[in-house]
Amino acid sequence: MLQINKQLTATLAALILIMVLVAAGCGSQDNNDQVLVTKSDPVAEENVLTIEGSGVVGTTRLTLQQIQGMQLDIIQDDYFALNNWGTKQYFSFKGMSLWQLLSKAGVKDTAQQVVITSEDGYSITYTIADVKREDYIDETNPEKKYKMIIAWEENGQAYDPTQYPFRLVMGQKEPGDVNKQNWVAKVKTIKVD
Ligand SMILES: Nc1nc2c(c(=O)[nH]1)N[C@H]1C(S)=C(S)[C@@H](COP(=O)(O)O)O[C@H]1N2
Ligand SMILES: [Mo]
Repeated sequence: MLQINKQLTATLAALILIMVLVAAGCGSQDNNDQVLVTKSDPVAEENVLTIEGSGVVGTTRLTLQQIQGMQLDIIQDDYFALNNWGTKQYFSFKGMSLWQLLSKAGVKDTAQQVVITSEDGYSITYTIADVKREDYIDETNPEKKYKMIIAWEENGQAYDPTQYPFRLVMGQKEPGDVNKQNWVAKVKTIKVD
């Protein structure tokens, strides 16, 4: 009888301990979910944007959190898109100027081209002049002027932080320019040479 009581007491104590631990775990998740996930999740850690090549002073690896902490001007706009089916559509993006980001990373005067490559290998090459341009157009609206940006939010939805949460976006170079194909999703590396 005494033996059973001891076992029962031990079991109860273990149960209470588990409940306390679970409760504590929930509490800390509420407090600072974002920070905890970033620090402990090795998958998220790998989802950094790399800026490299002979055209920059050194290789820079940035998480979305670090980019958002860089005090770059936030750009939010409805970007006009023409795709290869002839479909015209607007998408709302939030992000920052690619040229401003490269300037902060330390781009050299000798830099000529910028290759933007995604996690799936999709890649687009631009000249430095293309990246600096602040007058990409919307063929249906002569008033509109766009910069080339790296967006982290599309139509009010932030990209999945574990899936390279960066997208290259710009307007059209000229009327008829099928610009949507240049919107490289899941940007992984920006190589400046
Ligand atoms: N990483 C990556 N980005 C990409 C592509 C791709 O295959 N991989 N396709 C491009 C093309 S051809 C188009 S039309 C658009 C499609 O964008 P959506 O998937 O948001 O509709 O993404 C562009 N960006
Ligand atoms: Mo496309």
